[in-house]
Amino acid sequence: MAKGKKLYEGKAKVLYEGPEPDTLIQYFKDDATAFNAEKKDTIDGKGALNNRLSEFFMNGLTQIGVPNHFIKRLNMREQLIRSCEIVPLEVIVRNYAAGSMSKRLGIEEGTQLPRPIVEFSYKDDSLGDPLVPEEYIIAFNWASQQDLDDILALALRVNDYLSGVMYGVGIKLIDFKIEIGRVWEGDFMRLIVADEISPDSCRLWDIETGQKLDKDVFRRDLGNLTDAYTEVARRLGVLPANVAPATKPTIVH
Ligand code: AIR
Repeated sequence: MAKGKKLYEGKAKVLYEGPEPDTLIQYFKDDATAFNAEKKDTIDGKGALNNRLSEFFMNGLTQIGVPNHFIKRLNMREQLIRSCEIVPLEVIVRNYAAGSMSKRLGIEEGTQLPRPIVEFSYKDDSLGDPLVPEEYIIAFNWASQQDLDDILALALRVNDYLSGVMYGVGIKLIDFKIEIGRVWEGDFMRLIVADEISPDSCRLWDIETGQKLDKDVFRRDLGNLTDAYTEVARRLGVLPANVAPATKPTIVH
């Protein structure tokens, strides 16, 4: 499919004009960054895995009636998506303490939270995506109170879906981040799940061993990231063909 103009390049993905109005092509790069791009690397196969995994999760959400941007996968690295206006928030849902929550509150990673907790960060790399209270969101008009109520409901549905799918393959969903977009249908504005859902945007721990199967493997130098993502894809039955081998040939003396 013919790609149009490059519209936006982020840390892990590129967006191009799509073939029809209101569509975009989302290209998944092999680049990995962490700590607001202080740490960077290229990881063979990551883009193809995230393309497949995001397709799998978005299709699952469509099946249960959670609106999202996914239209269809085009090839190993590209998918056709609905264009939308991104709400400038990172919507984070946590089931167990980890990462920045553990650091901020001194709660041991892996501690189950009393209930799923939804938090919002303001999406701005130059500020390091700071955590913001709902009051800021409304006062600065990043979203209305009605939008926030709808976003909360969407986020919790995504959480129930993802937690269940993961539990079914022996993986605990610790937390995840989603982004929300606005689409207009006539005068009516609708909020949809956008961006991606992949091990780049979730924390996934093996239920039995606690092994990390997400981007923390890269952030914390815990081993081979492609192996971890391949394991998630394998368990879900969505292993892409032709992913670059995780282990490079080694010279044996
Ligand atoms: N996340 C937040 N910004 C970018 C990403 N990918 C995700 C992390 C983690 C969750 O949001 O991957 O799953 C919470 O991150 P943190 O660092 O706030 O604990």
